[in-house]
Amino acid sequence: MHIVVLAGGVGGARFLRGLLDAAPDADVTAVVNTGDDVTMHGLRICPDLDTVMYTLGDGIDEERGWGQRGETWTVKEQLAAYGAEPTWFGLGDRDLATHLVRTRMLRSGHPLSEVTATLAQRWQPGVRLLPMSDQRVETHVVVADPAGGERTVHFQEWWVRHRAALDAQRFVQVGVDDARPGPGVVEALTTADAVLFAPSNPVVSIGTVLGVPGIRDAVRAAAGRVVGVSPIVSDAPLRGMADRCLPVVGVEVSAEGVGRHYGARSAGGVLDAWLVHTGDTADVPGVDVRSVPLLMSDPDATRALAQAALDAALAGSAR
Ligand code: FO1
Repeated sequence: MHIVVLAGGVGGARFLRGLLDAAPDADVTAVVNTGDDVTMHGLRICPDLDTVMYTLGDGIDEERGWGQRGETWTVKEQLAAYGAEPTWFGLGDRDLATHLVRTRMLRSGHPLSEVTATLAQRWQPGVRLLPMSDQRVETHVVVADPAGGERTVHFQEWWVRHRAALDAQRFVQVGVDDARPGPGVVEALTTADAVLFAPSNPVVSIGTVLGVPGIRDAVRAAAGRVVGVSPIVSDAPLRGMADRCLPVVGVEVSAEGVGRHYGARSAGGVLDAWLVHTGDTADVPGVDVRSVPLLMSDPDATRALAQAALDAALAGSAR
């Protein structure tokens, strides 16, 4: 069975781990958001690709959800000693090796998809790791300027330096108009037996992936059912700051709001089924809504959630 998962960072990585537990014999492809990517200290950093790769490769720092376990911060301290900005972004010594290898390969002309495949040879994530695009698409955030007017900051500055506290007026996907789906993405989506949206940020992760010209249409043309997992439980995000992102695009912070935002594939949207947390209700016209436990609190719960998503995908037409 070929399963394709649209994923962002931490939530996406954990969901994928549960999916591999639930369906060890499945052929899984992860189409990963690259809108969070950023260049710092001359190095290209791909947070969501790295979080998925480290998590599935058993190298992740479980507590942080990003970067490697057993990390040290000597280079970060030395950079700060030079006053080399940004000092607010945590670049660990082990993580730096990933960025050095990636940056060198990119500079010698290898596309991001090839770089990712090379890095994955070391980590053996157990899924095909596909960047959503080989072209640069960066999420930037337009925020109100205290002196009046607006200014734009990179998503990572908004997210990490300011903890999303700056009032975001809108998100801009820099480069998206010139971006194409990465190699293998459209083919994987259209032939998939199931397409799953991990419980990642629906605006800056799943939304960014769907915003790459050609990907949304490929999802709508998927052979199998498209099943989304709500990242919002009881009107609040489980992790991350989806509640800071959804209002920016005018979407209610609820499982129902996000489900309607994605919309039913039969009505021009992308969903066939939508998983909401036990106890939550969601009226999403044209979509098979199912209430299941969504908390990925431990491996068993995460596996059960992934299994529920597969059950919804293989349930044929709506209940
Ligand atoms: N997140 C933080 O909250 N603080 C950090 O200092 C930080 C550093 C960092 C370095 C490499 C990397 O791949 C991810 C990093 N993240 C950090 C996580 C990242 O900002 C977000 O998790 C994703 O961009 C959102 O999915």
